[in-house]
This record gives sequence, structure tokens and C-alpha cells, in this order.
Amino acid sequence: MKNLSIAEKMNLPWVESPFFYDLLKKRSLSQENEALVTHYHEEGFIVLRNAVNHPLIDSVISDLQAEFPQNLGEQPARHQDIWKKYQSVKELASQPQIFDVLRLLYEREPIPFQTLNFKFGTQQRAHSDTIHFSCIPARYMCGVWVALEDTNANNGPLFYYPRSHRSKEFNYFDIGIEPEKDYAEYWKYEDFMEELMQAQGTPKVEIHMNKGDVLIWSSNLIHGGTPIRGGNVTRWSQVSHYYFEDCVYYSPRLSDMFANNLNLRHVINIATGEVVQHSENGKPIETINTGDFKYAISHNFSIPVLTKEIIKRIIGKKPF
Ligand SMILES: O=C(O)CCC(=O)C(=O)O
Repeated sequence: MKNLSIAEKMNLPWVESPFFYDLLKKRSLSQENEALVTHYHEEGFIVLRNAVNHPLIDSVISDLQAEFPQNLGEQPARHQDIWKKYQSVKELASQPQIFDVLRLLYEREPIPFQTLNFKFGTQQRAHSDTIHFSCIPARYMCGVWVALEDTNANNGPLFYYPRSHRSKEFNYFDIGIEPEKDYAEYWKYEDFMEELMQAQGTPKVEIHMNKGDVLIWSSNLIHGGTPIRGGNVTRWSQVSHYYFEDCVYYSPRLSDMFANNLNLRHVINIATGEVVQHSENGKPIETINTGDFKYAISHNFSIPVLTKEIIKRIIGKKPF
């Protein structure tokens, strides 16, 4: 077996590693790729300019025109997983040139597992994606946001808090909120995030992008959408969320983090249509349906031990 150093053994994407600069020295990357991974490590995101071809973007918009209302404020404001209906959305979530960058960053095979499409800016408050999607090992997740039209100060561009990806992944238990099924408590989490950024003195940065530009943010970068200042102005966009292979995938917002009762996700790889096996770094993990918490890691393996102990207590000796 290959002799791995402590840094290489860490259960963490190398771009998130405290040993990043050592690990970088061991790779022979082009100057361009070295700058890219370093920016991702330090800032928690990268922008790929003009990375998606415009005809594909135009077909996404033309497919989705009839799916959205005329005016800002009318519903539905967003479409989740509309890739199941439109090939163009699926194709946008499966772009080979984006996969290549994700492989460089994470050194695992990318798995696009959710799409969100918007006609107008989301005006979403600050959050980290890790409250919705996390995994074991942690941080093998990222968001890929594609500008389907130019963004500017008026149509609700994205904002982020520089270097916030370096902080802890805060979950509901950390901030005294019970796991929930709906979004009833979510505003408390958003309040917390804003107060945290304020307390740390982290400035909020607005980022403007052009049609075809792609923003990749690391799982824990705190971000959102700025208020729309220009009236009924569109801001067509698609965000696809990606996991990486060989992890256990769960939703912290719906999990009981204190009891370590993880709400496992049913992950479908958008690019292949296949259901993704939960695994511990490649070793398949069995899951069971637990009703409320839908799926959990199966602890069946401990039952024979338990049964032996119970029998021993009853009959006074070990049965076998
Ligand atoms: O598109 C936006 O304004 C924000 C999207 C976002 O925050 C997300 O998908 O996590």
C-alpha cells in the first residue's frame, strides 16, 4: 500500500486542508491551475469567465420561459430539479469543462445532484450550503452558479463573505435550534449567520458576472443574493449542487446532530441518472429506512453482539 503522509491521509478535500501548501508542492500543476486551486483554497470560490456556451444558455432560458411567472414576487420563484424535464438544464449541470475543474479541486469524481433555476434574483439571506447538504468526510460538496444573463447592481447579484469558508460548519444544534421538517426555524439560522459575520467584522462583497460566467463556491462559503433594486428586472441563473464520490451524504438541517441521527440524502447523479451509493471512502455503507428520519446508517452489524449479551444475561452464559 502507498505510504501516505499525515497530510495526505486527512479526510478532507486537499483544497480545504491545513496542509494545502505542502500538498500543492507535491503536484505538478500548470501556473494557471496552481493559481486557480490556491484562490479556491484561500478565498473559498473561483470564477470561470465565459465557461459555458451561449447557445446552451439560450436553450435553457427558452425552455424555462413558460415555467416562470411574468413578474417578480409571483410564484413559482424557483424550480428545483427541473433537469428531470429539460435536457438543457441537465446538460448545463453536466458540463465536461466544469467537471474537469471540479476534479482538479476535489480529486474525486463530481456528482451533480440538484439543480435550482431562477428567473429573478433570489434575494436570499446569508447562509452556507452545509446547512442543507453535508457529507462524511466533510466538505466534499460545492455549488456551481451559472450566470444565464449579466448581473449588475440592480438585478440582485450574488454576494459572499470573503474567506468565511474557513469557519466551522455551523448546524442547528450549534445554535440551539431543533432539527426541522419545514423551514419554520430557518430565519433564526439566517439571523445567526448575519450576526456572526458582523461580530467577526467580515465585509459583505457583491460579485457581478456576465452571461456564461461560472462561480464555484466551496460548501462552507457564506453567500446569498442581494436585494433587487431595479424593479421587475430578470436575473436568469442556474445553480447546480455537487457532491463527490465515496462519501455519506446527509442534510444537517433535518438531522439530529446531537444524537448523530443523520438524515441521509437519496442522491441521484444528474449526469448518469444513477442512484449514488453512500460509502465510507469507497466502502459501501448500508442504510435503513427509519420513518421520520427517512434513511440512516444501518447499525445492524452491532445486533449479533447485542443479542449475545442479552442471551448471556438470560441464561447465565454465552450461547455461542
Ligand atoms: O442565486 C442566488 O441568488 C443565491 C443562490 C444560493 O444561495 C444557493 O443556491 O445556495
